[in-house]
Amino acid sequence: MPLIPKSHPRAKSLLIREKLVDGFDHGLVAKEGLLAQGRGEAFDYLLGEKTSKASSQAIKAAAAQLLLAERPVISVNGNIAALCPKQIIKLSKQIKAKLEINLFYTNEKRKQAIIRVLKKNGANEILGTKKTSSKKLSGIDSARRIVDKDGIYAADVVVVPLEDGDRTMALRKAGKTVITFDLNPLSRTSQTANITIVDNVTRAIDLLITESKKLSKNDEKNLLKIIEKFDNKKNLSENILQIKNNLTRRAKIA
Ligand code: PTJ
Repeated sequence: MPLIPKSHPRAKSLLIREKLVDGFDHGLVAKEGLLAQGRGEAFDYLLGEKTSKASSQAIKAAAAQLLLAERPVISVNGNIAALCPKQIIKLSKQIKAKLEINLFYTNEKRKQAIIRVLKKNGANEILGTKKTSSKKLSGIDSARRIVDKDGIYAADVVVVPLEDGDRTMALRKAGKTVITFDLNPLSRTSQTANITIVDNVTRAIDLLITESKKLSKNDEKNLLKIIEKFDNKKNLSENILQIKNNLTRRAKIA
């Protein structure tokens, strides 16, 4: 019998959790990554575990921004490698972005495990793996400051999914446009990114791939219009209101 029966009322959420645990057992995920998942799950619960209207707009803006980018890079950490390796590679091919491994809890063995998983899922070039091409990002003290000179260091648009504290600000100060996936609309990363997709990356990544494909037929002028219309602060407050409304509804039922 499967450990998580399909009939379980929380099967979807439990299966995502299993991917993380499996990723941990295979050396991809940091211990702390399991805690990060727990925090994400709590916010997902409060958001209603579905892609909000506001998040769909953020996904559209992110797709437009990535299609306009000249040197886009997707930053890969342990959680992403465990949750959606196939999709992250599909997205990188769709928008012609480079992939760079960048870990907060840096560890060579884990990096090698992530490389293996990315390669197994079809990745060609993986940056962030050679000491000889590393550069330091200023304004940040964690291991995340070490970036690839041909990747994040040179990028104009960087996707940083499930990110901790301070790198987004450092990237913005370095003149880069930052897109993140973060279920917590209150986090520092959410608040400092140019475009925050407040959704579970496991749901939103497929939507971003589809949207990028759809928008790839648009010209530059139309893509720019989509970005100009997007307001990250407003979008974040719509997601916060979504949480508030969900809680109010539940409080009334109780
Ligand atoms: O692999 P490493 O060493 O680079 O470490 C990666 C983690 C995620 C452990 C590291 O970046 C970290 O500690 O992150 P934080 O500070 O816990 O922040 C992660 C953010 O992602 C939190 O705001 C969570 O709510 C959010 N989050 C967690 N799971 C998901 C998520 N957002 C979208 N989808 C998820 N599945």
